[in-house]
Amino acid sequence: ETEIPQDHPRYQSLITRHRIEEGVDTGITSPQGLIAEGRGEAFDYLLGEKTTSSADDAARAAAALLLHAEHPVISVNGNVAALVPEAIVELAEVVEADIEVNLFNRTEKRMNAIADHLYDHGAQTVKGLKADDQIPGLDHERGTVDADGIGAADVVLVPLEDGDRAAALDAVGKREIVIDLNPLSRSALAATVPIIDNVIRAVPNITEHASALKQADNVALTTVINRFDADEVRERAEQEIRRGELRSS
Ligand code: PTJ
Repeated sequence: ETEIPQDHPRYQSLITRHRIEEGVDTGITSPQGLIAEGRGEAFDYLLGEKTTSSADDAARAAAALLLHAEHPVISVNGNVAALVPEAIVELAEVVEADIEVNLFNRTEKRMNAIADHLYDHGAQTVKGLKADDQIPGLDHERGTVDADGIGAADVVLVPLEDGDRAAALDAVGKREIVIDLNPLSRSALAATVPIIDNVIRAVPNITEHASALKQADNVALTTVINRFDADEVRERAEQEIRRGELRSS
């Protein structure tokens, strides 16, 4: 395990790095995941490594969308599996979503390693290994999904995603929730609900909102969803970064 002192000013960020490194060592995370993590960290620094009010609003809308969905699916890649396996399993339970492994750099070995890792963290079923359906507009590996998973989903949570897949899911009428620290990323721009936050904070935050909304009826959920304005949230996230208030606090 790690020997990072808990009072270190950048404790959380160092823990995160350690998890990603370990993910690469155990064959869960791709080496490119290290680069993605570095990009994410730069934006997280600008956000003050905190969940902003706009990200919290987006997390609540995401919870409503997942609870309202007929068939919600949480897509998991090598970074997400390394960073938040328990939190993904917990969210899937609360909103009754499928978990599906879906990789940018797909290899059978990594697909299996990630599925095993999720089972080790309590997942009941992990989809993605049947690979019997294809999302149009993507090259073969990245478009490969399970017919009864992402293929049949109406809402997909795609944390930390590349822009192409977010746009391709959008094109086939699936609503997507994207978690990405970069408010200008193509995936954040393509999302129905963009959450500009670290997956480490965002996933448990969606679960908390979902637990609070669990008793809400469909009318109440639809109100939360319809009131949500993705453009406004992206704009607020950018302002929060520019003002730098969070950084100095
Ligand atoms: O495991 P695979 O093969 O599916 O590959 C996964 C990665 C992430 C390597 C792949 O999808 C990729 O290369 O993604 P990109 O194009 O680097 O995009 C990653 C995005 O996620 C960037 O916009 C980062 O700012 C953002 N990001 C990185 N770490 C985090 C994050 N967003 C939220 N939380 C993070 N911890």
